[in-house]
Amino acid sequence: MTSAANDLRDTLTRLGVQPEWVDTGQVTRSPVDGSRAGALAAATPEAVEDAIAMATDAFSAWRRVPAPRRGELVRLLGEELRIAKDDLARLVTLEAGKITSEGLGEVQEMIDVCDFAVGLSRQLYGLTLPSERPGHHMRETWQPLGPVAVITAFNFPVAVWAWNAALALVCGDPVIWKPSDKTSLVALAVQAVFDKAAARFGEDAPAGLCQVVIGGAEVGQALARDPRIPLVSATGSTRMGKAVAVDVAGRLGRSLLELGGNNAMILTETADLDMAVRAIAFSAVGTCGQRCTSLRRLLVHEDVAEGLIARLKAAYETLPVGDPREAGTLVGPLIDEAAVDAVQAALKQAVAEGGEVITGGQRLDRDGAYVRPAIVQMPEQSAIVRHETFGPILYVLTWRELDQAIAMQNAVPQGLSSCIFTDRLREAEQFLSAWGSDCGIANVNIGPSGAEIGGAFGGEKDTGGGRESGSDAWKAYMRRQTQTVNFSTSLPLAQGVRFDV
Ligand code: UN1
Repeated sequence: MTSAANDLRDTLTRLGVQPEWVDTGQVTRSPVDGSRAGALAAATPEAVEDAIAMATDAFSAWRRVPAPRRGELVRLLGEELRIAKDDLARLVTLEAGKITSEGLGEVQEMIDVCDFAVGLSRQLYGLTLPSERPGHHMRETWQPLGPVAVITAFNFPVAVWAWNAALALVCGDPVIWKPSDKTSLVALAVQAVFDKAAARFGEDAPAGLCQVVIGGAEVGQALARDPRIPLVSATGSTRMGKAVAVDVAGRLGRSLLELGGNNAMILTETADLDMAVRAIAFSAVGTCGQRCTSLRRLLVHEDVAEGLIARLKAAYETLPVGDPREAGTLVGPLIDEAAVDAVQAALKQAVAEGGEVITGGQRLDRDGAYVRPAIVQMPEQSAIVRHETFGPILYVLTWRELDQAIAMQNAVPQGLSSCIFTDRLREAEQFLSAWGSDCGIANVNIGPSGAEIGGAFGGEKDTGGGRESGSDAWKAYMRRQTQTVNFSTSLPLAQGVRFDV
C-alpha cells in the first residue's frame, strides 16, 4: 500500500486543498505508518488577532440574516459534506488512524448534525410570558451571541467541529476553529468544503464566517482570553479544559467543555452475553480506545465474570489490528508514539497496583503506533483505574450487589458515559434513576460509545458539564433576552411599587 503521507497529499489534492507547507513547523506524521506528510506554520499572534477581527465583522452581518436563511447555508454544507464524504473520511483515517468505517461514520455524524441544525433554524423558540401589569407583553427571545471559538481534539477531528459549527451558524455566530495540532490537514479540508457551501450560498455569507487557525496551546489560549469571543467550546483532556475554563472565566466569558471520560459498563447476571461481548469489543477497542466515550471499566457480576472474561480474551486475541485502510481491520493505530508509551506505562502501573493482564498490551513490530488491545483484571478501583488513559485498555472488576456496582461506577472523577447490561427492568430503572448513574449519558443494553446526534452530548464532574449537538444544546450559542413591552397609556410598576413624581 502507498505510504500514508502520499495518500494524504493525494486526497488533499482531490479535495482542492493546497496546504502551505513549510520546512520546519508543525509536522504532520500519519499514525498509520509514521510517514511525514509535511509541516505547517502555526498561526502567529497577529494572524489570530486578524481572525478574531474578521469574525467580529462577520458577526455584525450574519446576525441580521434570518435564522431559517442561515439554516440554508448549513443545508448546503450538509450537501457538500455528502459529496466530499469519502475523501474526508480517508483523511480522518490517514491523520487520526481510524478504520475506514469509523472515518465514514465520523463524516456521517457531521452530516447528521447539519440536518439537525437545519430543522433547528426554524425552531429557535422563545417564550411568551403573562405580565402582572395590564397592557404589557413579556417574552423571552434568543439572540445571536457572537464569535465562537471551537477547540477540538485529534480523536474526532471533524465531527466535533461540525457539532459546534452547525449550531453556531444557525444561531447567528461566526466560528473560529483551532483543531488539534495532530489533525490540522483534515481541518483545512473541511474549511475548503465549507467555503464551497458558502460560495453557493452567495454574498449573504460574510467573509470570515468560518475560519481555521492552526497551532497549539498558545493559539487556544489567545482565543480563550479574548473578550471578543463570548463562547469558547473546548473538547479534549481535563487538563486542557481546566486551563481553558480558568482563562474564559477570568474574563467572565462562557465555556462549553467536553472533556475526559472513564466510562463503565455494569454487567449483571441476566445480561445477554452475546450482545454484551459485541458491545464491549466495539466500545473498548473501537477507535483504538481513543473516544472520550470509550469503555474503560467493565464492572461484572462475580457469578458471570469467569465465563465472560474467557470469551473476551478469545475475542481480543483474534482482533485484526493493522493498517486502518485495509478492509477487515478493526483496530488501527494509536495517534502517536507518546500514546503508545502512555498505554504501556498504564499497564505497568496496573500490574504494580495488583492487576493481572489477561491479554494484550504488546506493541506491534511494524511502522506506526500499534498496540494490541489489553484486558486487565483489577482487585479494586485503584488510582490507574480512576485515571483516563487514552488507549485500548479495559479494566475488569467484579461486584456482588447492584448498589455496590453503581457506587463503583460513580466513584471516578469523570462523568461522561455509562451503561448497564441486564434483562431485569428493576435493575435498568435503578441505574437510570436519581440514585443511579451520575453521568451525562446512561444506556441500557448498549455500550457507552457511539451516541447519535439528537441527544445532548456531554457529562458531569471532570467531563466539564457542557452539552453539545442535540436537544437544546443550541441555547449555549445564543444570548437570552427578556423583553417587556408596555402598550398601555400608563406606567404601572412591578411588585406594586409606587413612585409618583
Ligand atoms: C468524542 O470522543 O470526543 O458517542 C466524541 C460517541 C461519538 C462521539 C465521541 N458519537 O462515541
